[in-house]
Amino acid sequence: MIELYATDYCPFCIIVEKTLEELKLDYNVVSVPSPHHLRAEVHELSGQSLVPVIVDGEDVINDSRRIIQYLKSKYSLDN
Ligand SMILES: N[C@@H](CCC(=O)N[C@@H](CS)C(=O)NCC(=O)O)C(=O)O
Repeated sequence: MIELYATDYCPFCIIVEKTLEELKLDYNVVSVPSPHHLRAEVHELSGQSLVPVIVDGEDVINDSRRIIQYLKSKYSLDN
């Protein structure tokens, strides 16, 4: 299952979540603290502390545009 690291009220996270829904993918949201200095787990996973970040098996991707590109190219039937 895909893990989505996100915070509340994060517009970039909402866009990624919308894409996961559109593609009908199973995912789990991991809520992380808003202050980015408290996001050790995110930093450990992705080498930076901004969200959204997704973990899909071995793949760890940050940045909403890169995430959406990844999801669409891997899971969209349109490709
Ligand atoms: N270019 C990034 C921007 C991500 C971003 O700015 N995320 C915000 C939350 S919406 C964040 O993590 N901010 C933490 C901070 O700046 O301390 C993307 O599109 O994913």
